[in-house]
Amino acid sequence: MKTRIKQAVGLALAAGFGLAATSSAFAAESLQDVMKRRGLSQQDLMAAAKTYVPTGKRDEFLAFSSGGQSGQIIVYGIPSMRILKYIAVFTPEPWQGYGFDENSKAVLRQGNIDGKEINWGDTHHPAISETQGQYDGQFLFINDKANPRLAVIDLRDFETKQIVVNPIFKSEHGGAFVTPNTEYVIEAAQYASPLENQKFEPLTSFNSKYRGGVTYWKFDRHEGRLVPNESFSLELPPYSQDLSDAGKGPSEGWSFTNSFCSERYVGGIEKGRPPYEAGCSAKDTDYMHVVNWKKAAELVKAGKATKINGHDVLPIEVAVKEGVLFLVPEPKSPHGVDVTPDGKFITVSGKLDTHVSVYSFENIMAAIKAGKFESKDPYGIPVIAMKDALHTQVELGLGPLHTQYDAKNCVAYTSLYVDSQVAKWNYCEGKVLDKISVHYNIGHLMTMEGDTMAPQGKYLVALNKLSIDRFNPVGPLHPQNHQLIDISNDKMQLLYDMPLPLGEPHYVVAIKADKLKPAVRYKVGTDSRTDKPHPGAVRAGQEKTVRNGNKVEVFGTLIRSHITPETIEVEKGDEVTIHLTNLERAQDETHGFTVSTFNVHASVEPGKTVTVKFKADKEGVYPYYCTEFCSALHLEMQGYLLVKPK
Ligand code: CUK
Ligand code: CUA
Repeated sequence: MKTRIKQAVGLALAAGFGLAATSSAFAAESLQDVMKRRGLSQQDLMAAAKTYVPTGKRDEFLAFSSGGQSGQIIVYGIPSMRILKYIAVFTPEPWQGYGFDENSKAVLRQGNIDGKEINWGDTHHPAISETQGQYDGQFLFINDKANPRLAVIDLRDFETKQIVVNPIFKSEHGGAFVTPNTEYVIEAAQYASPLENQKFEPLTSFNSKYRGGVTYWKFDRHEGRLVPNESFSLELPPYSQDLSDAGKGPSEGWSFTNSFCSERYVGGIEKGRPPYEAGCSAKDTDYMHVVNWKKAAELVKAGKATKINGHDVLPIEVAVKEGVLFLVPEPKSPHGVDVTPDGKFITVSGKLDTHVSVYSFENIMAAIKAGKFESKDPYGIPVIAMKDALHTQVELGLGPLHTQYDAKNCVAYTSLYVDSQVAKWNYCEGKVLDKISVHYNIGHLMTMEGDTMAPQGKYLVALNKLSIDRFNPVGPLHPQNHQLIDISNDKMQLLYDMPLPLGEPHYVVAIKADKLKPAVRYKVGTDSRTDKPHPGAVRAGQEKTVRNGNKVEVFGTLIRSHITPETIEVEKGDEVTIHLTNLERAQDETHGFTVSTFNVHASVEPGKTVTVKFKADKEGVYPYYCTEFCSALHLEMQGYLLVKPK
């Protein structure tokens, strides 16, 4: 890999200096010819050499990007920026059969709210499971801001296994963030609302009846599932809670959650009742919530929580009395809260302040130990003075949002939304090191494993909200732009623009590819959504069709190039259930399955068993077939569903 790049760079330099490049790979024309024909500069060739992954070779890192409004996750390689897969999470996705077979429908249905199906999600923050503060490559979590939910994806097969609905929030933004050993997945609320389900409270009761909060979802790593009845929440004031992060190293056991609009402004209600007169951001500061989650979990175990909607919620008064909840002022309208790799500092950027504020965890603890608070908020929560908690503030530019870290000590990168730049800076010494322009209006940014205790450096991805003129025009709705930046040298270098066409990719995480150990096949007869043996699985030769009243159950198999059974006969009105097991053991021999006009589809990877179900409510002849071009006789992999009149 290294030598290849060196060779390519050597060629590029040779061409740039006007020397003829001679290589068998470029027999017909010289590199110089190509540069001339395509209008490429030496800089372009350098960028190409740094990102090009030759055919058959693989990427060093795998990125998991939020798919925004698509409710999915996009997986791509770094540095090639090749898209490898969409993972269906909150939204039906036909290729994977997600939402078109019974097993995946069961996962989607876990996300029903008040008995209603919700077929989309607003995904914001993916998080990879961690062991001792480092990515372990086992699980992936992502939140849905609109319909407050969290999903669990198993990185053995890149499939969504579980969706949980937040029991007390109506929206959330501060998820998913994991504690250093993935004991909990953090999910903080966004817009305050009454915590009791379907309870109406007028906006005039905003201060007294509306609440925010943060939920700590217990994760059972062995089962690979979140455990709702071992999870709990902390009640918080109706300040719009925002992003969160978990402490690590010295700050392990604590978590930090931002807020904005701590003025508690609500539009559209009568004036004359402070604090409503003042709009959001009227004050200079909002609050960072500092929570001792380890102690909060013990208090819940000790029975100090209140049940709301059957869920343990630690009330504000209890949290204050027991010393697990504190506030620290932060520059107004903050966005990211990002703990440094050593766990000693917490970086906060306020969209409306040109500085990043670096808080010292040690200072915060010293103030708490000394009982040194400047005031209490209206809910009785002790407020630590900003000056007592700060380590330093650094002026970076306009609209600082999010921060990630480098492998190099004390080096951080912060996105500047308004300036459309990335700032590289030193958080220990508080000085700016470099800036680079991005295109345009960057939201999150991400370095390789850059939110863990062991960032890898090398590359940074800028997640730009606007692409404007960067790509071929495709109508008024533009793709967003992931820009790859080389951070291995003192000066940052822009390498590549990748359009993201599926939704607004708020955040992305990247892991070293060799930490992932995905399976190539399932144990024969596995329900991939439960990871358990599928009751409808059969071996070759055991295929059968069983009728029970008006219920017809087919136990079938798929193998090149046969669907067994080759015909299914039912009567109009029968309820048809078809279980299919892919008997293949060969890598990548996936078969698909659909029946004409019944809106079912399954992706059946080697070893998997999947069920499709429908009511044969119309008489006729309906071909079924395999939807993956699996072999020379793929088109022959078909059969007939015969629906006879009753
Ligand atoms: S994100 Cu969710 S609003 Cu800055 Cu974390 Cu885009
Ligand atoms: Cu199996 Cu095509």
